[in-house]
Amino acid sequence: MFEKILIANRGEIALRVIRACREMGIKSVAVHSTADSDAMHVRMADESVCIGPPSSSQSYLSIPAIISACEITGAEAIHPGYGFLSENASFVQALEDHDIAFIGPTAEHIRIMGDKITAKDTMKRLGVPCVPGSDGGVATVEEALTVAAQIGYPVIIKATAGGGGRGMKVAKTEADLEVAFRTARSEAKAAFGNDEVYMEKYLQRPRHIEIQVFGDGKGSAVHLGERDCSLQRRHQKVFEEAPGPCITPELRARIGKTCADAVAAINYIGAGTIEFLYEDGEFYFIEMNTRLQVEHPVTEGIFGVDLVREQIRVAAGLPMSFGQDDLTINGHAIEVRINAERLPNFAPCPGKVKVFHAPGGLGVRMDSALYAGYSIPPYYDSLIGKLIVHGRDRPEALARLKRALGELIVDGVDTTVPLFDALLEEPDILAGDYSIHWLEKWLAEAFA
Ligand code: MV4
Repeated sequence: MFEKILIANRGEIALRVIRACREMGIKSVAVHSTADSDAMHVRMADESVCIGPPSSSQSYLSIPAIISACEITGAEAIHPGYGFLSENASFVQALEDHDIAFIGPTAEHIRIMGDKITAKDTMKRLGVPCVPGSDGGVATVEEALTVAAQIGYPVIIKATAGGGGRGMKVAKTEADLEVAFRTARSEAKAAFGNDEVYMEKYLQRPRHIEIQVFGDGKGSAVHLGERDCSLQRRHQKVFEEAPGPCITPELRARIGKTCADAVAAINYIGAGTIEFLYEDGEFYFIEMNTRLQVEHPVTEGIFGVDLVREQIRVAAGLPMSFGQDDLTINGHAIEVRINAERLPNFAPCPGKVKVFHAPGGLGVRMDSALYAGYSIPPYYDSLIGKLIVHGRDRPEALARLKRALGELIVDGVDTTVPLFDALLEEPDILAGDYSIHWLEKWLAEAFA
């Protein structure tokens, strides 16, 4: 096992990894920018290294600075958290050259899944159901028209270098296609330096269902069910739950096995998420994320496992501590993302936190790096905490969420808490009846 791990991240996810390290008897090294000298992850780690100025590109994204911090402190492995360098294949390659272990998948798997056409080709070959669409890239308007005629309108054009909602254009009819195609290509070129695009049938009212997978890198893998992350605003998730309100045990077992078999077949190592659109009882693969996700605690809640511990184990060459038959679902979990943002426009609201009180009690987990007196810097994303509740069933989890939100105090900055207070009064939310468009529609009508 590693003796010392460096965490190439900040905020609540850095604390999450430090906590796993401490329970495993592993020393932790925090890295931080000059803006984060007073941050909680620096205080909680065993050691810390300042790696650069506030700008992420010169600190949390600086590969040389992070490798130097590793060499100075003698850390043998790096956990990337999410965001920043977590899905950067060149970073993983550089670590290999320096004999530093990466707690995550191989550079090759990151590269395959980072290119959305290659990812879809790979998943299709592995027997994962995909959205009907072009076979690979679409290079000309004529080709786009031919594909669209085959799959039928509406269609969506996506950038192969995109993902997470960046670089997409919908064409409702043949009349829209040429403009949509040319716009998608030029936007892809400008945003990613790669104008390759592909096409899919546009699904009109799906849910976002993602399957958590975990591989040992040696041909074995398990699934840990699904999360329903349909409630999003501008492609940012705000509310996630597991199990999915519309997923039956039979559906879960079938799509879960398909996903576990697929990642086992490629010797995938560590945590991964296979994202689907789900509509009318069918799953359609869209993307795979090769990292630990923000919303992983809802899965941990219902399965009673520590995913970060497992990531560290397999990265050190140890077997996973559970097999598929050990994994059974217990109850229901919901996460809400607390952002320092001012409603109704979700404008970032950095500043000094005067009072902070985290909720507690049975079935309540608050992952946050806040403390009273802390100044939230303006340089990074606005997530200041995740409130995760667990109950014996969905109604109990919802009641517990409402109760816990009532206990939370964050004084000094605006937060997204009022959004969740309002959502918990909505019949559709209480019934679990929502699609990927529900939140934006509701915000436009009811909340603004
Ligand atoms: C789609 C789609 C409808 N049909 N693909 C957006 C993020 C990226 N991961 C994929 N996205 C979508 N792909 C087809 N064929 C609708 C979306 C989409 C979406 C997906 C998940 C969660 C929220 C969303 C909001 C708008 C659009």
